[in-house]
Amino acid sequence: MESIATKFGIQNALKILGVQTVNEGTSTGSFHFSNGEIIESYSPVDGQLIGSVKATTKEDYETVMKVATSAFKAWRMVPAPQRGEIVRQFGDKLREKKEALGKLVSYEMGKSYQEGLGEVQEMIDICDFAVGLSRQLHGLTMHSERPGHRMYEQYHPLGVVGIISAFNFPVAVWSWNTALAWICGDVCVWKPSEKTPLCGIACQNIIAEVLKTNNLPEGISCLINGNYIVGEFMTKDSRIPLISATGSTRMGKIVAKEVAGRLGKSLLELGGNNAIIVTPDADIKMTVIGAVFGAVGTAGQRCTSTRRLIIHETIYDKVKHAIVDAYKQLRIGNPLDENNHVGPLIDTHAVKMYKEALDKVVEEGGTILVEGGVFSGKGYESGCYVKPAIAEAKSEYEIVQHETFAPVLYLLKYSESIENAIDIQNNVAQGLSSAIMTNNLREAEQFLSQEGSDCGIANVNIGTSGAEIGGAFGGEKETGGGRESGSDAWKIYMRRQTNTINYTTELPLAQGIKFDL
Ligand code: UN1
Repeated sequence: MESIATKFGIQNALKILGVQTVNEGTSTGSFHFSNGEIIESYSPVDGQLIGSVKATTKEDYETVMKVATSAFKAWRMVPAPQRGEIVRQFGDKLREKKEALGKLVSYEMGKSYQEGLGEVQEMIDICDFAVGLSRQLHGLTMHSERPGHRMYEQYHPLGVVGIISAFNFPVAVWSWNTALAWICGDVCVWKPSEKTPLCGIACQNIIAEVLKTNNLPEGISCLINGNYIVGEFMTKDSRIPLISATGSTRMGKIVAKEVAGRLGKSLLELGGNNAIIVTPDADIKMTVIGAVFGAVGTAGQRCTSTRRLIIHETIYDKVKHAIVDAYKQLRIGNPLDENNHVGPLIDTHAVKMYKEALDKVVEEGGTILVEGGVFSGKGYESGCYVKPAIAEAKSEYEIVQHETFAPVLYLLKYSESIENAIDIQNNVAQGLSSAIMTNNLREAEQFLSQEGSDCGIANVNIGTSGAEIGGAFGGEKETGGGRESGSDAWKIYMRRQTNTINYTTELPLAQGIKFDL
């Protein structure tokens, strides 16, 4: 029988992307080398080995840092709009390879092909955004308190930016960081997740081609591979002024401590525990679409996935039945097949966590409304396909307070006023994304006000996932406080300098201090 890889053109996609069977996982652009152990990448779609990548050793890493540091010296002298031109060309290459890269994302990570394409679209969007931004990296001009003085601020490139990304957005998160860092004049060293190393190879090949065509130095984009030990090379390295890390709160706390210990900057995008509040004035049809996509999209493996629905008691049963009914329509299977809504989890460890969460919610007194379970048999050989599940629960349950990276949705009930719903929504350690479904203006505005949602993202009549790149992306509390992609997120990739210039023949001191010699 024809394999999934053959049927869905994976070999062809790998060829277009220049991904080999065995790849050197260390690269400074077009130059590839590696001396480390082999990391094998198995697809959660069918359990087949896709290819392997050689990990980066400490010695390899030192070579990378040498090349990156020297590339930075040249790259920072290229005018920002010309750096933008390189990012524009990168965006064009992504447009050319969108289908191939979207397919690899889907096959290596397990999200639906549509979502794989969506992820590449996010890369294209951030490139467009960064190109425009390359002419807008401006600071302010202030009035000096001293006569004949001019004061202003400017932004300068920072240096080598270290990027640690997660498996769930194996290509887009890298591009949110790199597209901005590059136009800011920085160079990047990227460690993708060891669960999706081939996506990393593919991205590096695309940018390497652009850099080569433009005769730019090696090292503007570097790739390293491996587990947390390789990540530590970067977090401990004072030659890297900024570490941008995406992943679990557990990982983020370690990175934050390490980087802060050497007074570096970190940009953290960590766990979420995202809720949608459903008020008596909600449009039920919209609520169902937003909640179901939020909970089962990417098999519940987005930082922004909907984990909790906080529903008013007067409409609780109605919403519950509508959501449970909608779950009956879900088709779970090969994510490359566009008839399916939900693909596999990333690996069998994630399946274990999913099962434990369902056991735990029952143990704590919850009621299962849509039964979970692991699929087996034909088409499910990888052992990573699970049934999206729903449980009725209470906010104070320990499991509800935690992020489980799987399609498990908790229904919570609130009574009386919107304040109660907001309390439940905010009463978790994480603060990434939140939403309210309502046609009541007062409730919506209250939810968005300073006494409303405490999250980095707060939406009205939209689910919790699927943010656009134009806004700053990230969250508060245990989500880590970082902001990536749009708005003024670029500022973290630069260093700010305040300049005061005296064009007189006197030297007056600020604050009127007298110091006569
Ligand atoms: C993530 O899950 O790490 O808002 C990123 C969203 C996507 C990005 C998610 N644009 O759902």
